[in-house]
Amino acid sequence: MRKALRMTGAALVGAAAFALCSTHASDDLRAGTSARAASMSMAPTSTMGSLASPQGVPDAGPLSITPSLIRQQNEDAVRVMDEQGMAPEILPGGIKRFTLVASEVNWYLYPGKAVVACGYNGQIPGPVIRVRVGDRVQILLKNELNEPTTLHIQGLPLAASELGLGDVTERPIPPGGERLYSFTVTPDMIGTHLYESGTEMASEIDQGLHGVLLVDPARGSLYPSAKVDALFEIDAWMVDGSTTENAFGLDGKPYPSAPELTVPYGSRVVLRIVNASSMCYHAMHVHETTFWLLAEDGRRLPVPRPMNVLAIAPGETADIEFSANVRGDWMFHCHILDHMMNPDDEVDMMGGLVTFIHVK
Ligand SMILES: [Cu+2]
Repeated sequence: MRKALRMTGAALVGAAAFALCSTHASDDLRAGTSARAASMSMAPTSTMGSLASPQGVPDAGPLSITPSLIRQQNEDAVRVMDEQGMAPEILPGGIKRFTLVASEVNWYLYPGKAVVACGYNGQIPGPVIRVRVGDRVQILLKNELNEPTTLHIQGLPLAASELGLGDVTERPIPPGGERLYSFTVTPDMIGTHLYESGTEMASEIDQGLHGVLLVDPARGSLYPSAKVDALFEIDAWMVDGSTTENAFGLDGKPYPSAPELTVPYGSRVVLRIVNASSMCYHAMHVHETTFWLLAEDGRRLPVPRPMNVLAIAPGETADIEFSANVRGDWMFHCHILDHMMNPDDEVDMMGGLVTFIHVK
């Protein structure tokens, strides 16, 4: 049974109006935007010009989503929340190779809404890539999309050749092509990072081409005193023809599909929050506690900072910590209220950037 969202009437009217006015951009507007993008492009062939003309995800047919596919997607979301990294292929010399295949996927968002999106290895977010200081890493990106793409990892001090910015640092990988990205993990990479498409970014990121890279110390874990270390990637979608983000999820799934976290009473809990939304800030709030900001963009703060609402920019990551010292079902949600509903929702329904932390 879905829980009703308590909102003020004014907030609800505003949220509904936002959804309506952001749903249909006129052809004239699209044409004007494309013309501006073409004239402003950074290079004659730059796909960065498409930043001004994002494309949303079309609805998938009713037969495209089966119960077993929904179950598999939900299991993938839990694996992401639990920070289970994908298994690499171990090459001679101990090199860890992670293979990402970018392709279209039929993605179940919430009851009544399935879309044709893009994912890495059939999931959104892509699988967690987890490495340690000292690892020699290869990421092989295979492009099974019908458009060019590249792989960009935010916040790592990589060589320009490995930055993956299409038509800026490299020629994009064409459909059917592949490219190998290589780097060695150094201590200044420890922490939580976002990987995403570096080509046609406004469209490809909001179609689902993003995931999280976790870098651990050479030994042990980054947060050894935490009983629970969990990951929530905020993702965004443009559905129903919208050219702005109008649907939001955690680990690929808007509420009520989002994974929920259960933690032992009294335990110290770290949440790693990653904003893969390409356009929107979010204001993440944990009920029942004050939490402490430990790290931003993979960098530890000299002194943790107490807060109740975390403002997180597009592309930003933040690690927070709290003690689970009140039993019950804690809400974890974005405090921007129209991010707490799905586009098709009745006004009293709760959706989007909401999940629960169960303290038992
Ligand atoms: Cu939000």
